[in-house]
Amino acid sequence: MAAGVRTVDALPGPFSYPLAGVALVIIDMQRDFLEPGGFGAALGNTVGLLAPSIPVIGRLLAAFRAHGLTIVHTREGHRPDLSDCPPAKLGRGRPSMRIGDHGALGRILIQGEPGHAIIPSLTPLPGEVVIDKPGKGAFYATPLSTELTRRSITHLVITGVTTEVCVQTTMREANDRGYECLLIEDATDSYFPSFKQAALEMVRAQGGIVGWTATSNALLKSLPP
Ligand code: C5J
Repeated sequence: MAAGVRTVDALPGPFSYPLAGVALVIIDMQRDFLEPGGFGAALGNTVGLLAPSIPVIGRLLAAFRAHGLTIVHTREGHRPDLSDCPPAKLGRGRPSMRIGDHGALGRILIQGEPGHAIIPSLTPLPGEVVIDKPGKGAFYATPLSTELTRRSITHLVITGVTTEVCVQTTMREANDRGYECLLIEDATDSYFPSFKQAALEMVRAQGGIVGWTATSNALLKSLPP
């Protein structure tokens, strides 16, 4: 195996990645999804269900920082004038408040508002990539491909919320673009625990049709001491 290649005990089988070509991708760990008064709560969800992944992502973030590896944070949200929010998204569901309405965390899902921010414990550091995305997938209408190519990234370690929406959509987009993707099982959460379980199984079914899954401990064990 080439120097610098690490292997994770994963499903449906071992996941190997080059240290120089791997990025940690943290999807939408924003106050709007994780705290009361934001977008997730407005849609009727119990936001506390997303809490377990927070310290796990914190440990992965610390490890990637310690090794000087590439880190990408994403934020779902829209321009204040909503010009990047399709009417189909604005009207979807029966939220108590809609995107752009004023709530306890400022305007719902709007860039620059308190709710749009990444939660304090996972705040990006200078030099880390932050991608603002109007959709569920992190590649749609964003510079993510360009940023990854510029850094010669070929392998993605994917974390964040929610598993079956923005996480799975991003992983499918990445898979179609040729990235090898590992989803960290305990570093992702859903408002619907059964959807999370189903998404994990979908990813790794059929010989890893979308990619691999592994625990955070398995990933951490694969990093150099
Ligand atoms: C949702 C997301 N669930 N980040 N967004 O609307 O998964």
